[in-house]
Amino acid sequence: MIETHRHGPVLSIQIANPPVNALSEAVRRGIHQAIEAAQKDDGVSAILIHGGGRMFCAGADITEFGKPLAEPGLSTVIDAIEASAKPVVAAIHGSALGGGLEVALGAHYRIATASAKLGLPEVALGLLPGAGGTQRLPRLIGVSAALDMIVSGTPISGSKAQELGLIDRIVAEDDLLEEAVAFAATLKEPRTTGERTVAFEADEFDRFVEHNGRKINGLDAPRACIEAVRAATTLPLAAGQERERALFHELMDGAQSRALRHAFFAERTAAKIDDLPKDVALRPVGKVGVIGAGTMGGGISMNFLSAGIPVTIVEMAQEALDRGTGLIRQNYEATAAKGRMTNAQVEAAMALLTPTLDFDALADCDLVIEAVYENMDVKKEIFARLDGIARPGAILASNTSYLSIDEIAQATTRPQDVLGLHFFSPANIMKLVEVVRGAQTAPDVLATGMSVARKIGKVPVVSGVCFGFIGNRILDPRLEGAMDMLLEGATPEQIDRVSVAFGMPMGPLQMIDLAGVDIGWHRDPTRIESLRDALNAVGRWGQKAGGGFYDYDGKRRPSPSPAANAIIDEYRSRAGITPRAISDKEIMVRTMHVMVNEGAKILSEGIAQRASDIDIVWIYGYGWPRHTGGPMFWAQQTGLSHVVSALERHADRLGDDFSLSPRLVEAARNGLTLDGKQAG
Ligand code: T1G
Repeated sequence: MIETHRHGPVLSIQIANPPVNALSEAVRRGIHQAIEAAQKDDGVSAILIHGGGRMFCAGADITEFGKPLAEPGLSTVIDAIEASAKPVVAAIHGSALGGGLEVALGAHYRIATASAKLGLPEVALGLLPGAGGTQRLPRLIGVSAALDMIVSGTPISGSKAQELGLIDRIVAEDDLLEEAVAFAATLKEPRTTGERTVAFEADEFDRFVEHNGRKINGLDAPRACIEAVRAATTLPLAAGQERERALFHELMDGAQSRALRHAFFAERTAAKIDDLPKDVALRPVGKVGVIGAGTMGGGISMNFLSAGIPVTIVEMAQEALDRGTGLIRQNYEATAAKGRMTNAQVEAAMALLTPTLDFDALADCDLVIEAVYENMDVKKEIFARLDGIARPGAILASNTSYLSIDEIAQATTRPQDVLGLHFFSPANIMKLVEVVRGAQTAPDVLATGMSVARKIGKVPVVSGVCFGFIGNRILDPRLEGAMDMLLEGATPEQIDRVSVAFGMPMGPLQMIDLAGVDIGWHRDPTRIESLRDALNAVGRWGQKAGGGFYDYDGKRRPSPSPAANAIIDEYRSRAGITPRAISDKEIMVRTMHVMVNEGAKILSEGIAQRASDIDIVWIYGYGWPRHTGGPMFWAQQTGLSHVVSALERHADRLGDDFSLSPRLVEAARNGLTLDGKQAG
């Protein structure tokens, strides 16, 4: 787990715990023993700590969390590093994250490569740096820079770290070890960080909280991070570490950290396909074709262009093609205007785009993604045509968000090469891709779909074929419940407020306004058979029309709409419905618990591989608050029997086609998880 070597008077300690050099018990013990031994070895004048493989160290071993701590704890190891009578140098390449960076903070000197990533991402796990990071970092770089790093969890580069005074010297990656040994050999004295005091201005904390309030509101870890850094300004190191440790354990035992750690592993587990060997040979994807240059086709194309993969984008008419490619350029230029891309990168991405009206231009693409509107006949016609043009072995994907991949595949002579790649709008921003596996989708096609999605920076989740796959199928009962309660007497803002208070970015009615009230509308204003028809009939098509369930100002901010509420009232009275008061609790059950029930059905049908995949779909596809772990994890924490009894209590309101998922009922009754395992 660690390897020591002598380079003359310099002892190097290499962390060798692939794949990420996590600070497991064996690694901690190894470092501690090596440091202690070096104190007694007169032949050693200085010590060097570095990482084997692709990084310095990714931090504490998260798989050990929740288990009894095996000594030596990480703080003990780091304190021993700092107390070393012989100077200790940390040589950093790749990532130095969490406890990994804290090890480097315990060292007396730090050198790194320019591209190294130094960060304290514990906040993303609902924790705080628990091994001295909140005490040593502000002593090195000051309060504001330390708060930025610790509360955001965002890593900085080696170069930035040098600017801040965190790194003493930047060296080329190839020379790191040699330079570090040479540097260590020149050192005579240790230089301890813990003895420093923190320079700061009185209002630095208030300014930080004021500037970041919205982002950290309702989250336990950021608040605790700020408290821990504050302790560094008033307490000596040891006392500050005590405060940090107390705050760390509070967080570790809290619901939010449990949920965030669940989400961390769930995202990685989602990449695994249970019935597929890990090493399936992937098909090459060097060139991509996109059919349709609308909002989705353009967004999908950007994902590949930004990853350096050429895209041929096909439209039926020049005007639509020009509009689509113009929107792509516009999006890139907007990103460049915010400083997140250079103009050269914009041009490089655009140079990889080949717009054309010629369908045959798709003949040499390795992957073709159809992104035209949701009509099965149109899609089948396109796939039949594609079947005669695409090269043998090309992967043919549909971006459909509801329709059957099996039916689409049957329009070709190569159903084994067909799958769904369901992107979420805006496709160049949202990270979720549902990789929809048809009955005949070949294993290597599925594995390639997952790999390509990750390559373009997405979070892929495998879904089976059903109406709406995983995400939208669960969304449907949520929207249905919301519409029913509107009819029964609730207002849009009352329904949405329950979701937003829970942590969703928006409520179901705001979501309908965003997507378009007129989606699926028959477009006959005289035919009014639903509330949505009533709104559509007067042009209240949602945000894009300046009003739907809400009114919108120029900045797309929703406000309660007297006009919409009058239409709802009138529709109710015409339908002979007497409005009734509806409690927030009932709104919760009929917009949130119904989602859990649908998720349980999806698991029973094998549409989702595991409950945590459903969590990832909703966290990344719809903004489910990550600090509650996703709908299925949240239900498990809430108590499945509570979910079942709440649904049973409102069964008379859930519509004739509602049924309780047998899997949910059985899991609640027998103390099982929704994956059918014994609940922990
Ligand atoms: N502990 C245990 N396993 C880890 C791990 C960790 N810290 N980080 C990654 N893994 C596993 C991961 O589950 C996957 O396993 C494999 O390694 C490859 O990971 C006291 C308390 C470093 C940027 O939050 O951000 O220190 O699926 O696919 O894409 O203050 O891993 O192969 O079985 O993500 O190249 C703080 C978490 C810990 C960093 C590399 N550290 N890791 O990304 O590989 S808390 C973190 C990452 C802490 C101290 C506190 C990324 C990465 P499997 P991967 P990658």
